[in-house]
Amino acid sequence: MSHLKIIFLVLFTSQSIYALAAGEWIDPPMVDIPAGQLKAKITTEIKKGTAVSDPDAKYKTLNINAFRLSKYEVTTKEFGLFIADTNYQPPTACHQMSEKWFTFRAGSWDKHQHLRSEYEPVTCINWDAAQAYVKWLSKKTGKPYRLPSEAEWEYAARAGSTTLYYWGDDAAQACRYANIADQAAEAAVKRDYNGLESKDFIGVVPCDDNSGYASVVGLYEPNQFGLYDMIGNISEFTLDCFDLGFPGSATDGSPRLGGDCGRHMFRNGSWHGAPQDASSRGGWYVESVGTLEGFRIAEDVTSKSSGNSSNNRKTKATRKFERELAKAQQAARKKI
Ligand SMILES: [Ca+2]
Ligand SMILES: [Ca+2]
Repeated sequence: MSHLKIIFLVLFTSQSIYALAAGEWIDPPMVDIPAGQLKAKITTEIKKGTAVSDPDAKYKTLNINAFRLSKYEVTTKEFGLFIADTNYQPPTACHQMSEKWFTFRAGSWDKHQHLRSEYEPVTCINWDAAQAYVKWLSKKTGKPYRLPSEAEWEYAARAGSTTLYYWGDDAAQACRYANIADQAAEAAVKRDYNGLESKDFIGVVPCDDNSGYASVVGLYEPNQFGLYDMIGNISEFTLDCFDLGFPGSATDGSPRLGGDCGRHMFRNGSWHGAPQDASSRGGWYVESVGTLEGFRIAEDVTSKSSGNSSNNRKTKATRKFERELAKAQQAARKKI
């Protein structure tokens, strides 16, 4: 496809699918995360696959300050307001499934093979685009929004639990709590990609979450902090630069901003894999773009931050978003 055709495709889909209004933004629903200690699992390598209890695992205690984290992964709907309001040029191709596993081909934040609802998490973007979105939203709102650090993410994902998953140790219970590679994923791939078999998913769990690919955010049961999709759906970018080990020399929730910053860390797995424990992590080059990676938003607790968002005046777009997301969740749950 020629460069001009790709540009035309992006412009066309932006205008045809989304009713975008320049100047609007959506304040993400946020959860107050209390200060506390993270018993961080010490890792010296990037690990993927099914979470396995390791009695010899070593831990290090980090002191985490209070912060806020968005209840949901950032949706395509929210990201669309950023694109409408700026001249930001998001990626026009990304890694998408094919009969040859994943191939890098034309696709964008608003048009790729799996996207069926604007209330699904935004993917087919890269780390730079996630950063640009957060900085734009922070400027628009005056609120100290940012990506979370790895340590904050793990602390929020554990939500005080000491089990493999926040619901316990049984992976087979995952379908109540998370969109992961399950029987629905296996069926979808067999239906849509002749020749790909379930073994090509990273561990299919013997339950049915009724989502073959990414789902509308917030469909499954939240963790003890009230955060949704902290396991599965899409993997989530953090601020931290790449490092094989975690938490290294850290003693608190600060991000690692030095070293190999050509890659950044993401946390946890996606609809494409088995449920991962809160220490699961991976590295992704800043220019890499795929349909398994997205992000959620953190916010510093300062005199400028909003505190309990229910006490704050919400923008018209935010109120509309909350109503429409609730409807989208309701419609999607009927199918679960
Ligand atoms: Ca699934
Ligand atoms: Ca997730």
